[in-house]
Amino acid sequence: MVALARSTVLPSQSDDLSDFAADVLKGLSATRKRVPPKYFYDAIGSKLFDRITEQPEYYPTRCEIRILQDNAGDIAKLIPPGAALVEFGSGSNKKARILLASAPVLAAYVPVDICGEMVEQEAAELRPDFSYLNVHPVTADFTQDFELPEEAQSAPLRVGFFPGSTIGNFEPHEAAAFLRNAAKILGPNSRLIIGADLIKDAEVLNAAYNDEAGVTAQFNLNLLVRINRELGGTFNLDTFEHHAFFNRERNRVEMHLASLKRQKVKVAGECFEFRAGETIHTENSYKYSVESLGALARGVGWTPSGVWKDEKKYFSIQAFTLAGPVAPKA
Ligand code: AVJ
Repeated sequence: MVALARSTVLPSQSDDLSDFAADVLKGLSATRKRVPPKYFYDAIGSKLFDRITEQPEYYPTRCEIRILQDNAGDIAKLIPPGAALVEFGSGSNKKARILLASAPVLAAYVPVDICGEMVEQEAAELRPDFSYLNVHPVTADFTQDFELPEEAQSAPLRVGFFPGSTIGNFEPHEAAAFLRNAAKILGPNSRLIIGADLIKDAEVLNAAYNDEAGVTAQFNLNLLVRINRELGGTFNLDTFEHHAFFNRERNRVEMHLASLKRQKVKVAGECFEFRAGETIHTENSYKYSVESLGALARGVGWTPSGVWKDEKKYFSIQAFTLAGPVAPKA
């Protein structure tokens, strides 16, 4: 519980703030300006993301929930009785609920998230509905090494759950690193269930990130609102525009904030110049095929062991098994 120990010494907010400041100043100083997408999710950004998931054009959340609902029994067969279920980056408990309702008796359910407040609250909301379940939230950055609670470590095996297409925010080499780290944390014979958005027609992808109501644009621009508020930024929101498009060569949707004119902006006392049309690259959302995610996973020791898709084949839930003493069935 490194995060807890540290917060008794330093208020965690000032910690977060200096990370935010350092990442923004570094990103705006680069030749191609960028800010990491994790900074979208302040209180306002998290609410805007929830609203994105309700937009008619934004299919991923609806598709994934539908796949889980339609196949919960099948997917839950990957979870043997007595296993521990470890959820990576559990923002909301909505998807875990569907899986847990079909799962056998578990040693523990361990939601892992960098936001301690969030993960504790989601756990508290889950407990009354799964009274037999040992819910053991962990506050950690799951892209780094972290300790699983004893109940999960002593279980005969561990099943990882990584829904939400969050894997799409990683560069492919980072996704491979995550898969390697998950194998290390979960250990021999473990399984991994991943929600991944699929490569599809550009029109569908472009619409999903350019919703008619403009919620995704607001979500993107809120990053500048946050920089203005928390880092003393001077961004004029009327002079930046939301750009999102599918980059077919790289199989990713890119989001940018484009400066509509040549201008100077100050952040934390530093001055940054923008050319007319110059952008801040704010997000990559990588899209996979069953083959491309399978290849990435195989490369670090996981064997593909199941795929479920929605009717339109927009989204996938893909399962993997880690080799152990007994060879798993294909
Ligand atoms: C939360 C990363 C899955 O990439 O679709 C939604 C974030 N960005 N609209 C995605 C997002 C713009 C979302 N993920």
